[in-house]
Amino acid sequence: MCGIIAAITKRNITNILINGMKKLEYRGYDSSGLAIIDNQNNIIRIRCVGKVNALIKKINSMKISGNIGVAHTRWATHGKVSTENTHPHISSNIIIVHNGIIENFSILRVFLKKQGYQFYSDTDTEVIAHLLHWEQNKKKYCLKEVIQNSIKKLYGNYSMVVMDKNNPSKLIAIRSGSPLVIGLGIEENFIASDQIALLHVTKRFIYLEEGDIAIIKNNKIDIFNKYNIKINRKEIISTIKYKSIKKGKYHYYMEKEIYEQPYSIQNTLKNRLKDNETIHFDELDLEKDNLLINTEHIHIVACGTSYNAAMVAKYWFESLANIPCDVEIASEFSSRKLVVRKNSLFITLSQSGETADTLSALRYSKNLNYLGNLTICNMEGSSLVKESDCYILTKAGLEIGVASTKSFTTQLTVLLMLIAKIITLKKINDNTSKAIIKTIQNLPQKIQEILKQTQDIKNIAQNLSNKNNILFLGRGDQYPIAIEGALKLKEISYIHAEAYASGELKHGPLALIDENMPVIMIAPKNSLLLKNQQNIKEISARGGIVYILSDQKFDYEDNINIIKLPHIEELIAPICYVVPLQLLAYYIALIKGKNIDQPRNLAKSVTVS
Ligand code: HGA
Repeated sequence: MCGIIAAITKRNITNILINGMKKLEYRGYDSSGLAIIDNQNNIIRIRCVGKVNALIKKINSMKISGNIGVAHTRWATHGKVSTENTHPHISSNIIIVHNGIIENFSILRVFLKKQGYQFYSDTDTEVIAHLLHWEQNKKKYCLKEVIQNSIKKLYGNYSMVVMDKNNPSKLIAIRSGSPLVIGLGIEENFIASDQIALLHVTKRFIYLEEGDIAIIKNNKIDIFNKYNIKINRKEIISTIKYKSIKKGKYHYYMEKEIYEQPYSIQNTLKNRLKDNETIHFDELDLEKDNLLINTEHIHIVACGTSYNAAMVAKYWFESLANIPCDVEIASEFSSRKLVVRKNSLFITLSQSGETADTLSALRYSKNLNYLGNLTICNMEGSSLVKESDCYILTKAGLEIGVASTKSFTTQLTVLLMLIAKIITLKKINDNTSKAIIKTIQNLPQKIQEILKQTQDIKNIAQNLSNKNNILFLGRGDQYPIAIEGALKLKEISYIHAEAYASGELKHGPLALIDENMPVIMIAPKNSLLLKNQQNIKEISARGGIVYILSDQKFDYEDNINIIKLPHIEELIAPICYVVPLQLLAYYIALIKGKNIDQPRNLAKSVTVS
């Protein structure tokens, strides 16, 4: 999604902005731009469609220098990808970069046109720029008051940074909808959408809260909350290691993150398995234990890959803990009238903790009759963590690849631990929770074994890379894994992939089977194996080509290929079987020469709904 970076310093800020934009690239974007007020008080704006490198080329040919500026990587929501629509947007002396959506932008646009403003872009953001200018000229307010008055007229999300050519001694930042973090320097200060963009200049940060407005000068920062009360927000020292945002020996972050999974899962488990008997989350106190004891139904809401993890958890909650569980896509949840089950715990799952749809769902759930809410999230300090009754961190480490991998497997690890904890607290079945605790510790080693035998997967990637359509099949708790495998492939290779529950084959998708529609079948040794074998025969009898992921032997047939996996305990099999599918998507995209870490049209944390 859009990335914001801005700075006010005593040195030339061009490189600070450029380096920050490079760090923000991972979020996904389609164009980028910056504006600097130079030492002669001119606004220098440079914008470019495509990668930040193209912008840098333009900048390098110009020699610009200034001490205050704003920059932006844009992921278009309103108006096509074009230079005119790229931020920063300017209205006379007002310069702005914005993350979010202004829902009532067309009414405001008509109004501002009537006031004589000329629009150069189709964006909702330009409306804010003109509105600020109009408000400023109406009465000679200070810029903070101008902004406070203007945002009363805006519906939607508008985290933004504003700069005024007539007063180039300060930046003003407003957080409403998506995160903004202030970076503290010596005689210089910064603001960005996330810490990563600023780690090259500082380790000291202040996170703005929803509704905050901050006035940032090079030697002073004033923050006002949504009630316009001056407030001190806590300074934190970043623990993110610079090394973790480097690719090291890997070609892509996604590759690095796939191979990191044994270590991320180790980290997720660390200090949480007490004496091999119980699960302990530091984040949950006794009061939260009571919440879990009283839970009789689980409602999980999430998007994308997190939704697929939730789907696996549904099978687990019902089969292992005997607790009914429903799973719903966040954007659907918030837009319907629903009936809340008795003593239902509302759970959200999100890597970033900023996913706008999931956040809206949490806020919507608070007006309903849930027992309480819990978020499972990778980012401490994120909005979901702050706004939920309680949270559990996945501790996957920083995930930069847009296609989520280690977040998925650590989410599943946490969910399995949570189930074991609930089973113990509710005294459901001691043996089941002990079995979970024992088996879950094998995860890092099992995944390591899978990661050592990638040759088969590379060969199959070669066979599949020229296909236009691929079908994924799975049964039981492996059905959501088939969905996740198909999603990974779509995201980074742009091959059309669909996933079905294997039992659904005869009810429609069998019609698609021919030599051009390969099928990936997840068929580990479990009670469903015979049914899966039957499906494989049905596909093969119709000339379909099947690639089977399994720890079992299958009868040799021309059009059947096996990706042999080590034996894996059924309980943790979904977490392990997704790994070869991540690798398959990765190698196919690599062969096709795609930009794996920044797939077209996609963004890392989806902060607009
Ligand atoms: N609506 C603005 C900003 C989009 C955004 O925040 N994306 O993440 C635009 O379309 O330029």
